[in-house]
Amino acid sequence: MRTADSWFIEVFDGKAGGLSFYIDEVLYEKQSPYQNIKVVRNAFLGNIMLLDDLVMLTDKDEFFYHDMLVHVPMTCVDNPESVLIVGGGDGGSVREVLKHPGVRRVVLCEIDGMVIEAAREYFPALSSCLDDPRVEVVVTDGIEYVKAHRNEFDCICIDSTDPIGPAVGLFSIEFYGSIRDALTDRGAMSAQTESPAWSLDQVSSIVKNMRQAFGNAYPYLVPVPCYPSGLWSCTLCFKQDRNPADVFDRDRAELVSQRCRYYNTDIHRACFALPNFIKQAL
Ligand code: AG3
Repeated sequence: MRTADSWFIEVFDGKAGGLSFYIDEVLYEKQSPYQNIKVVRNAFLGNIMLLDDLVMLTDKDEFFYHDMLVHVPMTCVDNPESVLIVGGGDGGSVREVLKHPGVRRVVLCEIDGMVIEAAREYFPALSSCLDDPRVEVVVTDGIEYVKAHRNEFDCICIDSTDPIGPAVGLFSIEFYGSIRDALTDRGAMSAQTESPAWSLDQVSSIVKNMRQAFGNAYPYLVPVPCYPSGLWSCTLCFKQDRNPADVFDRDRAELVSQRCRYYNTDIHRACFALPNFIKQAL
């Protein structure tokens, strides 16, 4: 963490710029076998989780990201009952999945138990859903877990860190291939796929890997104010290719969006519209 006084800066890619905010208090700091975990407090943003000094979530803006990572794929699958979240030990994605009435089972597969521990203490609004009887928390490597499961999940959301350190394998063609096999025939996957504004090459190579494994990939946009550049992307893939607009369950989306602060049916339709510089790169 670079601090000048008590400022945190998420330095962008070694370049001379980044995203900064004042740290009012460091609440938690531990080194896990996988990464450095910090929870800091900022009076305006609330509690903030940093993994290896990258912003994972803030109380103030986590809903932009979790709404879009989860509700877009969940409303593009017919009656999703069984759902897997890879990563996302904070519980934010699980909380959103549970808003869908037909869900019977959610598996959270997080490699780092200490992320869950930190979230249980400092992000109760996200992590308390992990006690829901429909939720199964598995602390293990997502790559191994997914390989061992076939035709089992109607929806899989990859709520990972950036493609560095422990998460590199979560962006590979092989991993996307196992995700595809772990999905039921009507199933879909979503993944966080980095910033098209600052890291367009990265976005395009991730999407390319997905297309290789799935034969389809539909990137969509979500603003996340506390991630570098503020403009972020997720990507949707189907086990059997479908047009996202045709399979969209508008009624369920309407119902769920009554409990969302970002997601609604207008946003759902609009998020697949990409600006030219992204279209050209993809
Ligand atoms: N997942 C992390 C998204 C990537 C953020 N990257 C960054 N700040 N450089 C967030 C986990 C929330 N459930």
